[in-house]
Amino acid sequence: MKKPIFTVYLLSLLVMMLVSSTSCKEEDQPEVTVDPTNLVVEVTIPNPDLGIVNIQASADNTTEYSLHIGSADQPVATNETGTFEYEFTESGTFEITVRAYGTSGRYISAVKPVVIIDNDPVTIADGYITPMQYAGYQLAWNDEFSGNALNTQYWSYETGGEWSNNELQYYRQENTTVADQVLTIEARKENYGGRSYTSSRLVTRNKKSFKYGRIDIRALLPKGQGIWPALWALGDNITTQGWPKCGETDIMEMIGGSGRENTVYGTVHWDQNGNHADYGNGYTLPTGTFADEYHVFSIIWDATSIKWYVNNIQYSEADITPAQMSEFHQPQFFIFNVAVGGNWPGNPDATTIFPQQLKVDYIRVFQSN
Ligand SMILES: [Ca+2]
Repeated sequence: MKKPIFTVYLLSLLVMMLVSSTSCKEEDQPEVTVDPTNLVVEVTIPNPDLGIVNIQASADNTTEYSLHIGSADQPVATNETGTFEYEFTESGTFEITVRAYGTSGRYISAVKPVVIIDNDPVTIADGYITPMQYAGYQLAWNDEFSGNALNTQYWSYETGGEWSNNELQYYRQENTTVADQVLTIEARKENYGGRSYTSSRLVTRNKKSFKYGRIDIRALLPKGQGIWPALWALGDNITTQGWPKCGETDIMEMIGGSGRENTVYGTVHWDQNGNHADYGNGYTLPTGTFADEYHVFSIIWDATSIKWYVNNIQYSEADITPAQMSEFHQPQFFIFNVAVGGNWPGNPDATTIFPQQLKVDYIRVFQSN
Protein backbone atom coordinates (compact mmCIF):
# COMPACT_ATOMS: atom_id res chain seq x y z
CA MET A 1 0.00 0.00 0.00
CA LYS A 2 1.36 3.38 -0.97
CA LYS A 3 1.92 5.98 1.67
CA PRO A 4 0.20 9.19 0.58
CA ILE A 5 2.36 12.27 0.22
CA PHE A 6 0.66 15.60 0.36
CA THR A 7 1.38 19.21 -0.23
CA VAL A 8 -0.53 21.59 1.96
CA TYR A 9 -1.68 24.95 0.66
CA LEU A 10 -3.17 27.64 2.82
CA LEU A 11 -5.98 29.65 1.34
CA SER A 12 -6.45 33.29 2.13
CA LEU A 13 -6.95 33.99 5.79
CA LEU A 14 -10.52 33.79 6.92
CA VAL A 15 -11.05 34.52 10.55
CA MET A 16 -14.40 34.46 12.28
CA MET A 17 -14.78 35.74 15.79
CA LEU A 18 -17.64 34.29 17.72
CA VAL A 19 -18.69 34.84 21.27
CA SER A 20 -21.29 32.53 22.65
CA SER A 21 -24.63 34.04 23.35
CA THR A 22 -24.86 34.02 27.12
CA SER A 23 -25.02 37.58 28.45
CA CYS A 24 -22.43 39.11 30.77
CA LYS A 25 -22.90 39.20 34.50
CA GLU A 26 -24.25 42.27 36.24
CA GLU A 27 -21.75 44.99 37.17
CA ASP A 28 -22.60 44.87 40.85
CA GLN A 29 -21.23 41.34 41.16
CA PRO A 30 -17.46 40.83 41.72
CA GLU A 31 -15.80 39.99 38.40
CA VAL A 32 -14.99 36.27 38.71
CA THR A 33 -14.98 35.28 35.04
CA VAL A 34 -13.45 36.83 31.94
CA ASP A 35 -14.17 36.43 28.22
CA PRO A 36 -11.23 35.77 25.89
CA THR A 37 -10.19 38.41 23.34
CA ASN A 38 -7.75 38.97 20.47
CA LEU A 39 -7.50 35.43 19.11
CA VAL A 40 -4.76 35.06 16.51
CA VAL A 41 -4.15 31.73 14.75
CA GLU A 42 -1.15 30.97 12.55
CA VAL A 43 -0.95 27.79 10.44
CA THR A 44 2.45 26.70 9.12
CA ILE A 45 3.68 23.80 7.03
CA PRO A 46 6.82 22.13 8.38
CA ASN A 47 7.34 19.78 5.43
CA PRO A 48 5.38 20.12 2.19
CA ASP A 49 5.67 16.38 1.45
CA LEU A 50 3.63 15.42 4.49
CA GLY A 51 0.02 16.21 5.30
CA ILE A 52 1.09 17.81 8.60
CA VAL A 53 0.12 21.32 9.61
CA ASN A 54 1.29 23.19 12.71
CA ILE A 55 -1.12 25.53 14.42
CA GLN A 56 -0.20 28.27 16.91
CA ALA A 57 -3.05 30.12 18.58
CA SER A 58 -2.87 32.95 21.07
CA ALA A 59 -5.52 35.05 22.75
CA ASP A 60 -5.90 37.20 25.85
CA ASN A 61 -7.77 36.04 28.95
CA THR A 62 -7.69 32.44 27.76
CA THR A 63 -7.48 29.32 29.89
CA GLU A 64 -7.76 26.65 27.21
CA TYR A 65 -7.59 26.21 23.43
CA SER A 66 -9.29 23.51 21.37
CA LEU A 67 -8.63 22.36 17.79
CA HIS A 68 -11.51 21.26 15.56
CA ILE A 69 -11.50 19.88 12.01
CA GLY A 70 -14.27 21.37 9.90
CA SER A 71 -17.33 22.40 11.85
CA ALA A 72 -17.13 19.50 14.30
CA ASP A 73 -18.09 20.49 17.83
CA GLN A 74 -15.89 17.70 19.17
CA PRO A 75 -12.24 18.83 19.33
CA VAL A 76 -9.39 16.66 18.06
CA ALA A 77 -7.13 18.18 20.74
CA THR A 78 -7.23 20.64 23.64
CA ASN A 79 -4.47 22.30 25.68
CA GLU A 80 -3.48 25.46 27.52
CA THR A 81 -0.68 26.47 25.13
CA GLY A 82 -2.52 26.84 21.82
CA THR A 83 0.19 24.84 20.02
CA PHE A 84 -1.15 21.99 17.89
CA GLU A 85 0.04 19.62 15.18
CA TYR A 86 -2.45 17.86 12.91
CA GLU A 87 -1.87 15.37 10.07
CA PHE A 88 -4.29 15.11 7.17
CA THR A 89 -4.40 11.70 5.50
CA GLU A 90 -6.74 12.59 2.61
CA SER A 91 -6.52 15.18 -0.11
CA GLY A 92 -9.26 17.78 -0.23
CA THR A 93 -10.28 21.20 1.05
CA PHE A 94 -10.68 21.39 4.81
CA GLU A 95 -11.20 23.96 7.55
CA ILE A 96 -9.36 24.13 10.85
CA THR A 97 -11.18 25.83 13.71
CA VAL A 98 -9.46 26.95 16.92
CA ARG A 99 -11.48 27.97 19.95
CA ALA A 100 -10.06 30.03 22.83
CA TYR A 101 -11.95 29.62 26.11
CA GLY A 102 -11.93 32.22 28.90
CA THR A 103 -12.61 31.67 32.60
CA SER A 104 -16.20 32.57 31.78
CA GLY A 105 -16.48 29.28 29.89
CA ARG A 106 -17.31 31.27 26.77
CA TYR A 107 -15.13 31.06 23.70
CA ILE A 108 -14.13 32.90 20.59
CA SER A 109 -13.04 31.00 17.49
CA ALA A 110 -11.03 31.41 14.30
CA VAL A 111 -11.40 29.37 11.12
CA LYS A 112 -8.66 28.73 8.55
CA PRO A 113 -9.17 26.82 5.29
CA VAL A 114 -6.40 24.54 4.05
CA VAL A 115 -6.14 22.65 0.79
CA ILE A 116 -4.40 19.28 0.91
CA ILE A 117 -3.23 18.16 -2.52
CA ASP A 118 -2.06 14.62 -3.16
CA ASN A 119 1.49 15.24 -4.36
CA ASP A 120 2.17 11.60 -5.19
CA PRO A 121 -0.95 10.11 -6.79
CA VAL A 122 -1.17 6.40 -7.55
CA THR A 123 0.52 5.62 -10.88
CA ILE A 124 0.13 2.81 -13.35
CA ALA A 125 3.31 1.27 -11.95
CA ASP A 126 1.72 0.75 -8.53
CA GLY A 127 0.12 -2.62 -7.88
CA TYR A 128 -0.25 -6.12 -9.24
CA ILE A 129 0.38 -6.89 -12.94
CA THR A 130 -0.50 -10.05 -14.88
CA PRO A 131 1.46 -11.53 -17.82
CA MET A 132 0.65 -11.20 -21.54
CA GLN A 133 0.64 -14.95 -22.00
CA TYR A 134 -0.43 -18.09 -20.19
CA ALA A 135 0.43 -21.69 -20.97
CA GLY A 136 -2.42 -23.34 -22.85
CA TYR A 137 -4.02 -20.02 -23.84
CA GLN A 138 -3.66 -17.51 -26.60
CA LEU A 139 -4.57 -13.84 -26.53
CA ALA A 140 -7.92 -13.45 -28.33
CA TRP A 141 -8.46 -9.72 -27.77
CA ASN A 142 -7.05 -6.96 -25.65
CA ASP A 143 -7.30 -3.22 -25.20
CA GLU A 144 -4.30 -1.66 -23.47
CA PHE A 145 -5.77 1.87 -23.67
CA SER A 146 -2.49 3.14 -25.09
CA GLY A 147 -3.90 5.75 -27.48
CA ASN A 148 -5.39 9.16 -26.80
CA ALA A 149 -9.06 8.30 -27.41
CA LEU A 150 -11.46 5.46 -26.77
CA ASN A 151 -11.19 2.87 -29.56
CA THR A 152 -14.71 2.90 -31.00
CA GLN A 153 -13.99 -0.24 -33.00
CA TYR A 154 -14.26 -1.97 -29.64
CA TRP A 155 -16.40 0.29 -27.45
CA SER A 156 -19.65 2.25 -27.55
CA TYR A 157 -21.06 4.74 -25.07
CA GLU A 158 -24.38 4.06 -23.41
CA THR A 159 -25.70 7.45 -22.38
CA GLY A 160 -28.69 8.84 -20.54
CA GLY A 161 -30.22 9.27 -17.14
CA GLU A 162 -32.71 6.44 -16.82
CA TRP A 163 -31.16 3.40 -15.17
CA SER A 164 -32.28 0.73 -12.75
CA ASN A 165 -31.52 0.37 -9.02
CA ASN A 166 -32.50 4.03 -8.32
CA GLU A 167 -29.04 5.16 -9.47
CA LEU A 168 -28.47 8.92 -9.61
CA GLN A 169 -26.04 9.42 -12.48
CA TYR A 170 -26.47 10.65 -16.04
CA TYR A 171 -24.07 8.77 -18.31
CA ARG A 172 -22.18 10.93 -20.79
CA GLN A 173 -19.36 10.46 -23.28
CA GLU A 174 -17.58 13.49 -21.77
CA ASN A 175 -16.72 11.61 -18.57
CA THR A 176 -14.44 9.13 -20.38
CA THR A 177 -10.83 9.78 -21.37
CA VAL A 178 -7.96 7.64 -22.64
CA ALA A 179 -4.49 9.00 -21.88
CA ASP A 180 -1.21 7.98 -20.24
CA GLN A 181 -1.90 4.30 -20.98
CA VAL A 182 -5.17 4.17 -19.06
CA LEU A 183 -8.90 4.49 -19.58
CA THR A 184 -10.51 6.82 -17.05
CA ILE A 185 -14.22 6.99 -16.21
CA GLU A 186 -14.90 9.99 -14.00
CA ALA A 187 -17.95 10.36 -11.75
CA ARG A 188 -18.68 14.04 -11.15
CA LYS A 189 -21.04 16.03 -8.96
CA GLU A 190 -22.55 17.96 -11.85
CA ASN A 191 -26.09 18.86 -12.84
CA TYR A 192 -26.99 17.47 -16.24
CA GLY A 193 -30.17 16.14 -17.82
CA GLY A 194 -32.12 16.53 -14.59
CA ARG A 195 -29.55 14.55 -12.62
CA SER A 196 -27.06 15.72 -9.98
CA TYR A 197 -24.17 13.47 -11.02
CA THR A 198 -22.55 12.47 -14.31
CA SER A 199 -20.43 9.45 -15.23
CA SER A 200 -19.83 7.07 -18.16
CA ARG A 201 -20.87 3.58 -19.19
CA LEU A 202 -18.96 1.77 -21.96
CA VAL A 203 -19.96 -1.44 -23.72
CA THR A 204 -18.42 -3.75 -26.32
CA ARG A 205 -21.93 -4.77 -27.42
CA ASN A 206 -22.05 -5.78 -31.13
CA LYS A 207 -18.28 -5.21 -31.32
CA LYS A 208 -16.46 -7.66 -29.05
CA SER A 209 -18.04 -10.62 -27.30
CA PHE A 210 -16.67 -13.92 -26.14
CA LYS A 211 -17.70 -17.35 -24.91
CA TYR A 212 -15.25 -18.82 -22.39
CA GLY A 213 -11.72 -17.73 -21.67
CA ARG A 214 -9.52 -16.09 -19.10
CA ILE A 215 -10.31 -12.39 -18.71
CA ASP A 216 -7.87 -10.08 -16.90
CA ILE A 217 -8.82 -6.47 -16.13
CA ARG A 218 -6.26 -4.30 -14.31
CA ALA A 219 -7.92 -1.38 -12.59
CA LEU A 220 -7.63 1.28 -9.91
CA LEU A 221 -10.97 1.80 -8.19
CA PRO A 222 -12.62 5.01 -7.04
CA LYS A 223 -13.90 5.38 -3.49
CA GLY A 224 -16.44 7.20 -1.35
CA GLN A 225 -19.94 6.64 -0.06
CA GLY A 226 -22.33 5.92 -2.95
CA ILE A 227 -19.67 5.25 -5.62
CA TRP A 228 -20.28 1.96 -7.45
CA PRO A 229 -17.69 0.91 -10.07
CA ALA A 230 -18.40 -2.26 -12.08
CA LEU A 231 -16.53 -4.36 -14.64
CA TRP A 232 -19.03 -6.89 -15.97
CA ALA A 233 -20.61 -8.70 -18.92
CA LEU A 234 -24.04 -9.47 -20.38
CA GLY A 235 -25.18 -12.07 -22.91
CA ASP A 236 -25.35 -10.89 -26.53
CA ASN A 237 -28.92 -12.19 -26.66
CA ILE A 238 -30.21 -9.63 -24.13
CA THR A 239 -32.14 -7.92 -26.94
CA THR A 240 -34.09 -11.10 -27.72
CA GLN A 241 -34.12 -12.88 -24.34
CA GLY A 242 -34.14 -9.99 -21.89
CA TRP A 243 -32.56 -9.99 -18.42
CA PRO A 244 -31.77 -12.23 -16.60
CA LYS A 245 -32.26 -14.85 -19.35
CA CYS A 246 -29.30 -13.33 -21.21
CA GLY A 247 -27.01 -14.08 -18.26
CA GLU A 248 -24.90 -11.54 -16.38
CA THR A 249 -21.33 -12.07 -15.19
CA ASP A 250 -20.04 -9.48 -12.73
CA ILE A 251 -16.26 -9.73 -12.83
CA MET A 252 -15.84 -6.94 -10.27
CA GLU A 253 -18.23 -4.73 -8.33
CA MET A 254 -17.32 -2.51 -5.39
CA ILE A 255 -19.61 -0.32 -3.33
CA GLY A 256 -17.81 2.69 -1.89
CA GLY A 257 -18.34 3.75 1.70
CA SER A 258 -16.67 3.51 5.07
CA GLY A 259 -15.25 0.04 5.70
CA ARG A 260 -16.39 -1.29 2.31
CA GLU A 261 -13.60 -0.17 -0.02
CA ASN A 262 -11.41 -3.19 0.68
CA THR A 263 -13.98 -5.67 -0.67
CA VAL A 264 -15.01 -6.56 -4.23
CA TYR A 265 -17.72 -8.93 -5.41
CA GLY A 266 -17.98 -11.46 -8.23
CA THR A 267 -21.48 -12.61 -9.14
CA VAL A 268 -23.51 -14.38 -11.83
CA HIS A 269 -27.20 -13.76 -12.53
CA TRP A 270 -29.42 -16.04 -14.60
CA ASP A 271 -32.97 -17.22 -15.17
CA GLN A 272 -34.19 -20.25 -13.28
CA ASN A 273 -37.69 -21.39 -14.28
CA GLY A 274 -38.74 -17.82 -14.89
CA ASN A 275 -37.15 -16.45 -11.72
CA HIS A 276 -33.99 -14.42 -11.22
CA ALA A 277 -31.23 -16.47 -9.61
CA ASP A 278 -27.78 -15.31 -8.60
CA TYR A 279 -24.62 -16.61 -6.99
CA GLY A 280 -21.59 -14.69 -5.81
CA ASN A 281 -18.89 -14.10 -3.25
CA GLY A 282 -16.69 -11.26 -2.06
CA TYR A 283 -12.95 -10.86 -1.67
CA THR A 284 -11.45 -8.62 1.03
CA LEU A 285 -7.89 -7.32 0.81
CA PRO A 286 -5.61 -8.22 3.74
CA THR A 287 -4.53 -4.54 3.99
CA GLY A 288 -5.48 -1.27 2.31
CA THR A 289 -8.26 -0.54 -0.15
CA PHE A 290 -8.82 -0.95 -3.87
CA ALA A 291 -8.18 2.79 -4.28
CA ASP A 292 -4.57 2.51 -3.01
CA GLU A 293 -3.08 0.84 -6.09
CA TYR A 294 -4.00 -1.16 -9.20
CA HIS A 295 -5.33 -4.70 -8.85
CA VAL A 296 -6.15 -7.34 -11.46
CA PHE A 297 -9.70 -8.69 -11.52
CA SER A 298 -10.01 -11.96 -13.44
CA ILE A 299 -12.38 -14.73 -14.31
CA ILE A 300 -11.53 -18.10 -15.80
CA TRP A 301 -14.63 -19.25 -17.63
CA ASP A 302 -14.91 -22.62 -19.32
CA ALA A 303 -17.59 -25.19 -20.15
CA THR A 304 -17.98 -26.26 -16.52
CA SER A 305 -17.30 -23.27 -14.27
CA ILE A 306 -16.60 -19.60 -13.76
CA LYS A 307 -13.84 -18.85 -11.23
CA TRP A 308 -13.14 -15.36 -9.85
CA TYR A 309 -9.72 -14.01 -8.93
CA VAL A 310 -8.13 -10.88 -7.46
CA ASN A 311 -4.40 -10.63 -8.18
CA ASN A 312 -4.52 -14.28 -9.26
CA ILE A 313 -5.98 -15.37 -5.90
CA GLN A 314 -9.14 -17.39 -6.50
CA TYR A 315 -12.03 -16.47 -4.20
CA SER A 316 -15.13 -17.94 -5.82
CA GLU A 317 -16.33 -20.61 -8.25
CA ALA A 318 -19.72 -21.15 -9.86
CA ASP A 319 -20.68 -24.52 -11.37
CA ILE A 320 -22.35 -23.68 -14.69
CA THR A 321 -23.15 -27.23 -15.79
CA PRO A 322 -26.82 -27.26 -14.66
CA ALA A 323 -29.22 -27.04 -17.61
CA GLN A 324 -30.79 -23.94 -16.00
CA MET A 325 -27.48 -22.11 -16.52
CA SER A 326 -27.41 -22.32 -20.32
CA GLU A 327 -26.92 -18.53 -20.20
CA PHE A 328 -23.25 -19.09 -19.46
CA HIS A 329 -22.64 -21.06 -22.66
CA GLN A 330 -23.37 -18.08 -24.90
CA PRO A 331 -21.17 -15.13 -25.87
CA GLN A 332 -21.12 -12.10 -23.57
CA PHE A 333 -20.02 -8.50 -24.14
CA PHE A 334 -18.23 -6.27 -21.62
CA ILE A 335 -19.51 -3.27 -19.67
CA PHE A 336 -17.42 -0.79 -17.66
CA ASN A 337 -19.26 1.85 -15.64
CA VAL A 338 -19.23 3.90 -12.46
CA ALA A 339 -22.72 4.29 -11.01
CA VAL A 340 -23.49 6.91 -8.37
CA GLY A 341 -25.94 6.09 -5.60
CA GLY A 342 -28.71 3.55 -5.83
CA ASN A 343 -30.17 0.76 -3.78
CA TRP A 344 -27.02 -1.21 -3.12
CA PRO A 345 -24.39 1.42 -2.18
CA GLY A 346 -26.85 4.04 -0.94
CA ASN A 347 -26.46 7.64 -2.06
CA PRO A 348 -23.40 9.90 -1.73
CA ASP A 349 -23.22 12.05 1.40
CA ALA A 350 -21.10 14.91 2.77
CA THR A 351 -18.11 12.59 3.09
CA THR A 352 -18.04 11.68 -0.62
CA ILE A 353 -15.27 13.53 -2.46
CA PHE A 354 -15.89 14.30 -6.16
CA PRO A 355 -14.72 13.73 -8.79
CA GLN A 356 -13.99 10.02 -8.47
CA GLN A 357 -12.17 8.00 -11.11
CA LEU A 358 -12.16 4.39 -12.23
CA LYS A 359 -8.91 3.77 -14.12
CA VAL A 360 -8.40 0.70 -16.31
CA ASP A 361 -4.92 -0.20 -17.51
CA TYR A 362 -5.98 -3.12 -19.70
CA ILE A 363 -8.56 -5.75 -20.52
CA ARG A 364 -7.23 -9.00 -21.99
CA VAL A 365 -9.18 -12.03 -23.15
CA PHE A 366 -7.25 -15.29 -23.44
CA GLN A 367 -8.82 -18.42 -24.91
CA SER A 368 -7.57 -21.98 -24.59
CA ASN A 369 -5.65 -23.42 -27.49
CA1 LIG B 1 -2.65 0.33 -20.37
